[in-house]
Amino acid sequence: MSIAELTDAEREALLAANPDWTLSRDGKAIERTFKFGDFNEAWGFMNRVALIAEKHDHHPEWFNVYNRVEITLTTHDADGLSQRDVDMVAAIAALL
Ligand code: HBI
Repeated sequence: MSIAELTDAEREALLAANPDWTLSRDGKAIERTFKFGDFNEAWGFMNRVALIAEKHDHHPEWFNVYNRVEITLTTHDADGLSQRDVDMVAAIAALL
């Protein structure tokens, strides 16, 4: 399934509106690190993100160690960033 990639302007707008996220080296993804009080809080956050990902049919690439969660968002079907990533950034922000 091919999905439209964000335009350069849309990508810039996404980054400007969400300064906690940074663009990956290849420009095809955005990344953010979250720090929580302990593993329990981190895992609870990951569980909520997982449910959102299922609802959006859009899944993060992520890493967790203890209280740290690193999330990378990209759209494999677009080989870059798409509106699905924009929507996930907003949905994740609403969890914090
Ligand atoms: N998640 N990040 C990401 N990117 C995708 O392209 C994607 C996904 N989750 C499910 C999904 N695509 C399916 O729609 C396709 O594999 C059919």
